Amino acid sequence: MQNFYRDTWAEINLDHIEANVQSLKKQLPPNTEIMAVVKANAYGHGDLEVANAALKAGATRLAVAFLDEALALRKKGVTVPILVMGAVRPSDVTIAAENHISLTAYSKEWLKQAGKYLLHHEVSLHMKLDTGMGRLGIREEEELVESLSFIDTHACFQLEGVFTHFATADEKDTAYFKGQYDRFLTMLKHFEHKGVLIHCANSATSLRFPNDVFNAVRYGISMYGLPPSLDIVDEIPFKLKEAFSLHSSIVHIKKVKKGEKISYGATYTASEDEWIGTVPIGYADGWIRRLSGSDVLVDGERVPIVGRICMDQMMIKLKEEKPLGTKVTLIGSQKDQTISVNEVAKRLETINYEVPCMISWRVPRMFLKNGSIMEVRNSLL
Ligand code: PMH
Repeated sequence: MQNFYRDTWAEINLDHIEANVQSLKKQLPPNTEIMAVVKANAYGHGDLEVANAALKAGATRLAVAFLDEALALRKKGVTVPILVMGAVRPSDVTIAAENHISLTAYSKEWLKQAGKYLLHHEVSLHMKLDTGMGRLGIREEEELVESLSFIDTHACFQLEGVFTHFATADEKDTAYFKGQYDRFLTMLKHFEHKGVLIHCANSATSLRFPNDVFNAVRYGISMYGLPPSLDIVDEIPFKLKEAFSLHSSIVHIKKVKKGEKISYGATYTASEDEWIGTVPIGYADGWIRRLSGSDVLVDGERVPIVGRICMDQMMIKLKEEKPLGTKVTLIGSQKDQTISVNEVAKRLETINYEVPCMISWRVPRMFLKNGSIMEVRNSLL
């Protein structure tokens, strides 16, 4: 199944995605729907493959950020309900309607504008309430009441759900979270007897407060096996299984003499005679220059990246000569050593969410199922 011709690839363990969905499902009250959040190409993992794994494991719906992402899934044959959580241009609502894609109604003005385009179409909506995230959504009860009555009086709109999003669900201190939750409860009074989907929980909320999630959750980061934050790791009720790993190979090796220099800017100087390997991954793959100096794994040992990371290549300092083709693991495990997504995030002073998202689609994704390669996605060919 070789359909890529470079020695760098990401592995996506679909068994781990399935296990992470199944484990959450066990925590939730029966009949709670799981919406798998597969925006940004499933946080860099691969939208269709992750969606199918999640659906197989018990998710019943998908959520994305943009209409294009939902259309891409439809084009690939996905038929389950998909919610676009971001803003869609009112002039594009007919495209959503034609493709049975549910949209987010986030203001009265949006409803009014969208309604103008829906002459012969019906579109399903989830109303977004802004309870403190300050991003999208209706904040005031007056606008909420007016928006609901606008929906009631316009047959082109079908109310399918109502939701909000928390700003601090992954923090130990739950005061702000509770404030948002209470505001949501108050606003929900206007949805009594409407029989719609009610959802507020991201991964952190689903894992910490599984009995307070109404009838659906939006499961993102932890479906990929990553904790929403390091603060609440102790509150995660099961072992998350990381799905993403990143690998390359040594394509060139040489011995450089003490005092010789490596890469752009000649910033690295060999302190002794050293074995230097060249690895074909660089900042255009998302392995950005700030990772210079960090470790990779070779034959189960940590070795450092030396000199500046180039656009497509980087150099590593080896302890001894290695055969060409030796595997280099940038994220993942070799023998008893592991470089986790969290380790890379820490090094970059960012959150784990950013790490798989930043690995560009020039890096082919290899999907593993039952320990063997199910499929490879090479976006270039
Ligand atoms: N719902 C909404 C509206 C979201 O924006 C996100 C993630 C999720 C659910 C899933 O959250 P989880 O991955 O923590 O489970 N959104 C983002 C974001 O906009 N930036 O980082 C994560």
